[in-house]
Amino acid sequence: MTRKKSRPTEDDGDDSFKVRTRHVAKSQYRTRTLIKQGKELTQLAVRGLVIRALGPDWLVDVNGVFWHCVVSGIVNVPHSGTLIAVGDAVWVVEETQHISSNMPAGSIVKVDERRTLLSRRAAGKELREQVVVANVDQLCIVVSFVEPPYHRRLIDRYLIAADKGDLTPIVVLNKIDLIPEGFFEDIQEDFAPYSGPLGIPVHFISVLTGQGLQELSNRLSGLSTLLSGPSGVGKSSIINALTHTDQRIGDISRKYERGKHTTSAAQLLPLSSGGYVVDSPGIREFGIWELDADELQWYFAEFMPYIQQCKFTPCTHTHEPECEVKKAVEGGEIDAGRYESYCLLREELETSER
Ligand SMILES: Nc1nc2c(ncn2[C@@H]2O[C@H](COP(=O)(O)OP(=O)(O)OP(=O)(O)O)[C@@H](O)[C@H]2O)c(=O)[nH]1
Ligand SMILES: [Mg+2]
Ligand SMILES: [Zn+2]
Repeated sequence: MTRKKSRPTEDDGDDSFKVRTRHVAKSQYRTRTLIKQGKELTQLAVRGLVIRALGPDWLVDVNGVFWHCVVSGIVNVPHSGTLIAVGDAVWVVEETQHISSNMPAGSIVKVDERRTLLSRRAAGKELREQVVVANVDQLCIVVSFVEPPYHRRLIDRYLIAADKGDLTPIVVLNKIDLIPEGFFEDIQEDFAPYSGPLGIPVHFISVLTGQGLQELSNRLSGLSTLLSGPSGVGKSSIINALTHTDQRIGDISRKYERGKHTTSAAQLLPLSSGGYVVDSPGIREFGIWELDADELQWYFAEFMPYIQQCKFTPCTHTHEPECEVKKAVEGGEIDAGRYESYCLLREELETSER
């Protein structure tokens, strides 16, 4: 999928450009997908919720019953990695031939328009999109203090993807039981740029001691939330604690030796307090899907008051003299770590556009 869209011009109003480009970017992948044509088919179809992948097929919850569903007769599909995702609302037609002996079988004939979605660049050399999850309200970005240590650069990437896909972000630092005595305040300070200027909830938790779990549980209650982050940070451990289920949990030492991911596919699980959570496999890196270097600045909300004051338009806020964004970084009004993320990402996006 390629996207053509206008670039900023000097007479663009401040927010009008931002709203317009984001709108164009978003409307691209919000459209409804009709997989199989035919009026009779859609009349026969019942609505369901995609719970997880079953190899190339899908487990779909149809009014509380799990169906094993296939996608057949595909037309007009940009890529199978974007066609159906966990969280999608789909329409299925019952099939007489069973695939699994213990479940009704169906074929998916239609995918409803997505209310929200989290997309990333699929792992591997090929340039293609992967829809991680559809229609969830929140993105819980899970990192841990150590084993593995957190990197704020990754959090900043997730925040952009959440903003693009209309998910409300939450930051979770797990394994705070491993923070040496006297260091907790320093760590809190490192996360202050999120809770402060950006107003993003930050939860400091430990599944081991139970610290902070109740507050996190309250935050997720009644809503749908994807938990995403590197392998080994404790996503499945958190989900087990909150859903009282038994997701597989990895042995951290073994994981480091072999780079093994314990959770292998995204899966939707109901919360006892209402709503649901989606457990997902650990990610090694998070490539943002479809973002222009010039568009990047709009995803750094704390830059907004300064962007229009820069001497040069357009200003990349990297090498130009009399750049108000840079001045704000030097003056401490913009967090230096966030600015560093901006510069690194900008460089990466420019390289890929060349
Ligand atoms: N010390 C400590 N260890 C924890 C905590 N939470 C989880 N762990 C351990 O961290 C390891 C990894 O936990 P998982 O829940 O499997 O991590 P994950 O994020 O689901 O990993 P993937 O499925 O591979 O993405 C396990 O050995 C857990 O016991 C915590 O709060 N403190
Ligand atoms: Mg897991
Ligand atoms: Zn500038």
